[in-house]
Amino acid sequence: MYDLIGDIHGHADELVKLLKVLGYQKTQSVYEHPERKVIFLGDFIDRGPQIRKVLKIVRPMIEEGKALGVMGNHELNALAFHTEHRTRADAYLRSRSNKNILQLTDKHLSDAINWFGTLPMWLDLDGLRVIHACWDDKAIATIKSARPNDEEITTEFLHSACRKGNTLFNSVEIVLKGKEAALPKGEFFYDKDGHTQKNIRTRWYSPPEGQTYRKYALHSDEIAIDLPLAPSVIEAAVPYPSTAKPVFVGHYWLSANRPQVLADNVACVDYSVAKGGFLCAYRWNGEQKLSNDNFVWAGKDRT
Ligand SMILES: [Mn+2]
Repeated sequence: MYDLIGDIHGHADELVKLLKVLGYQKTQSVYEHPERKVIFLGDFIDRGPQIRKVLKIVRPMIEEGKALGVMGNHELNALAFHTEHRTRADAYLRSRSNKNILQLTDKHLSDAINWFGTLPMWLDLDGLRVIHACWDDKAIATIKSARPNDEEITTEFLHSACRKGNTLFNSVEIVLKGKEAALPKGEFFYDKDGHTQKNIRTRWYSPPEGQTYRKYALHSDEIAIDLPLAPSVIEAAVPYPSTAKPVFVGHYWLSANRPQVLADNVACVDYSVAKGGFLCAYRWNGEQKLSNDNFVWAGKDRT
């Protein structure tokens, strides 16, 4: 059975603490459990102070079969950051702006880049699914045809996935960053960082009929817009079926005193360890209906 661990973002101390709480012990060079495996949700890097240390724990666990893991949007960004642009001289697929460079200062990080390219973007296992932000069959099919058998990500793939507007770009955006819907003209809200936003991140697992923007937004607490969803938003939605396998995601920077499932078959294990929250796990024992009682966390209130 599996322990799903959310976005670590360079917080190795919390990771070690959480692994210990979950009963993993360091034998030889890796953390392991006699009966269980970890599944990491991606976003190992950026933001936190111990990126190298995190990779030193996570990578051997995956390479030695003590854990599985999927890619987060930050790992894909790192790949793009290290891939030269074809047509623009001295440019890279992800711009080397100060903002991006600050997130990638670790000088040893480039060693890990090739490894990032080997991570799958999702796992479809017996009884559960794992993906960084959103399970969408169509997006997954598109990525699968561009990257058969989870082969190592190619330069070709990266160029196509970084070209705004094309199908592969849109599909990768969905699985690694979730789905968005535009607010009606003139409406906006301020996100947690104080930025103006004209799109909401949607509850992609929830049927949209009869919902307002506030209710359909994944971060409902930020959005005080009680207008009904536009018909175009309802038509575009393909909600994750409530009867499908449970799916685990990270990515959403949730904040709460106690973690809660998003739906009976959807749970997010990202509780913002890099923003004053805690590193969170879900201890899965084969259940189809997920339970709030199975969250485990380290850090805040549990040190
Ligand atoms: Mn993410």
